Amino acid sequence: MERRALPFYEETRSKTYAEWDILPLLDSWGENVIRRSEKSGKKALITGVTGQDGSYLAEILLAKGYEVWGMVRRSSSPNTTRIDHLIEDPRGEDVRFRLVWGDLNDASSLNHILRSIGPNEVYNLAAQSDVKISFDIPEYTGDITGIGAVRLLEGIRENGLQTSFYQASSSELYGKVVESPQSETTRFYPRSPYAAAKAYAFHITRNYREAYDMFAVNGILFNHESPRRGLNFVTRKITHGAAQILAGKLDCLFLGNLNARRDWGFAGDYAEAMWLMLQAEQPSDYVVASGETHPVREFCALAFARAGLPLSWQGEGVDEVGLGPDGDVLVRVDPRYFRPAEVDLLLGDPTKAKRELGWEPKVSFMELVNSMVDADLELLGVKALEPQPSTAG
Ligand code: NAP
Ligand code: G4F
Repeated sequence: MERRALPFYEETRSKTYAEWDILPLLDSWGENVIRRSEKSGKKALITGVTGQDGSYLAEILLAKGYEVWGMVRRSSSPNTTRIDHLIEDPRGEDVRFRLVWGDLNDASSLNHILRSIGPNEVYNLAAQSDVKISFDIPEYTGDITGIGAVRLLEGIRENGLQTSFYQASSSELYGKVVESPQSETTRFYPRSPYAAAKAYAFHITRNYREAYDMFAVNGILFNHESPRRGLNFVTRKITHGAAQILAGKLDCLFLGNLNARRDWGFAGDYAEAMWLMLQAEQPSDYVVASGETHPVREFCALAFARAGLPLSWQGEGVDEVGLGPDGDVLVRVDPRYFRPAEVDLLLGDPTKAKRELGWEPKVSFMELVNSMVDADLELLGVKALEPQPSTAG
């Protein structure tokens, strides 16, 4: 059968962010490691390769000798800043990292990509991943974040591929938590269109495993962050906001619910867990978490202290403010960032992943906060005033 050529991504390199090179955390993920590695003979397809997790996973798989295919959706300007350092000339020999056009809402593109590449492993990381925005675009979120998973699973099944499948499931599934900590056996209680869509994707992945004997697994990942995190998520909004204040580009950072608690880890550690899940003897679903929970207020206090702007908190509720060292209001609450239904507390129990996969996170909460702040200071070309101990609340 003659195969149609794949819709190759035309190389339109945008300027590489200096940001990606500066983190000591990332030393072991760098390009040198990738180029030295022996070929493993394995092919992986990553949807969502331009996102935070996709970029770390691509680095990990390249370092392990994989041929990595990343699916990219069309946008009006290049959105490859997180993977620019990996992009190779597609005309070269022995190209190990290739991009291809596709979209999770377009089954024909997915089928074509799957059939043409025949990947050993598929990592479905693509999603409309913003919980707050999912309340504004619920139907779209259901289509991409939910139905997108079954489009891929059907593509694998219909093409008769022997492909292991990873679904990026989320701790948002636990929502209004019924117990703490949350483990693989905790009942789901979704609190947003995003979480409801992820619940569909979770169950359809498990269903294809049971119905068709596919190696299809869910990683139930708790919040994971990095200097590559999107600017809309609270951690990066805070670290970038602190740097903007120091750079004189922002007077005051407006946040939503300071009391929400999250179990935050480093995205690179969590991408390693994704790979481990597909190497297991048997397919199963795993919680990946740090096992610690911290309020948004604490993250904010630690980050601002790292930037040399220790905060003292005054007031309550929507009137709460964070005062900087000079008494200026540097942080305020804006109810516009509240959600119609909130997830108040997340705390994961990663025991199963540690026991069965040998997974261990390498980056602590404090190292994560510090590295994100340092990266944003570097990005904006400013220095911390004078690192101070935090007055975290
Ligand atoms: P992210 O930075 O928002 O990346 C999402 C990726 O999905 C981007 O590459 C995006 O492409 C792509 N995408 C969006 N809509 C698409 C579509 N219609 N077709 C194809 N690609 C599309 O998310 P992340 O933090 O890396 O998270 C990766 C996955 O893990 C997501 O599924 C997320 O829901 C899930 N998850 C994340 C966390 C976390 O804490 N980070 C925790 C649990 C689960 P563009 O670059 O073009 O926008
Ligand atoms: O950083 P967030 O927007 O992340 P959220 O909603 O927990 O979702 C992230 O983690 C999930 C895993 O549990 C992923 F599945 C999902 O794709 C995404 O990556 O918000 C964290 C908390 C929330 O409780 C929010 O209400 O921070 C609170 N928050 C307070 N002020 C804020 C803000 N969140 C944002 N985005 N912006 C604020 O100003």
